[in-house]
Amino acid sequence: MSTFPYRLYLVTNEQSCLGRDLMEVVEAAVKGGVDLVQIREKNLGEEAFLKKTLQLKELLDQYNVPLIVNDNLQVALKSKAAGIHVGNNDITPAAILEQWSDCGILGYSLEYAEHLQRTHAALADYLALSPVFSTPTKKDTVTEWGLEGISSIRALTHKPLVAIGRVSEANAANIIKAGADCLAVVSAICSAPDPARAAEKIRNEIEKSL
Ligand code: TZP
Ligand code: MG
Repeated sequence: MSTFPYRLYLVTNEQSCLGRDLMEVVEAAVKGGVDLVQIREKNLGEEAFLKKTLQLKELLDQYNVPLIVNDNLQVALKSKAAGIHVGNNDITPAAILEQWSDCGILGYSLEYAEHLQRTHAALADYLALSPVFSTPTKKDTVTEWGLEGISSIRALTHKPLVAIGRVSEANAANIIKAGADCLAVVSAICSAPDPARAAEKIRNEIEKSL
């Protein structure tokens, strides 16, 4: 199990970047205070996804920011990523660890409180409470955890908790106070006019709420 010191986690979606290049947006976000990045590009084929992942990995290595790959073990291995993130309909954490025993960071999306008891959750390095608030960025979601949901899961596990779903500067402090360790963001950074400034403001909210 790895340690998890991360606080502001950018999850990519190039379509949310208002026509700007993804690399440019990610670099700005990192300069603003993002300390972990997940590449999640659902509209790319395997080859294009690998290419973009390698590009992003090269950029993030310069900043010592780890890159997590969403739901694609081959791309994670080929790119020597820092880890992988999976949900309930993806390759299982056990199957990942069979093929990648030194997987650095394994993230798992928790969609139901009962799943906390499952092996999937036990094997994960962090749990993403997905979504904390319903969001247009991902429509096929089940539980909206809300602040109460975060607190209830916080009381049941010591695993690092990542909150994702409509996280913004406005709700960041309350989400941290409810018990999340890290905030994961797509549009509040990718679609911001100034992604560096947006990341910096969210990061400030986090730091003052810890
Ligand atoms: N998983 C749960 S919600 C979500 C993902 C990938 C999208 C979050 O996007 P946004 O724009 O930060 O609400
Ligand atoms: Mg998935």
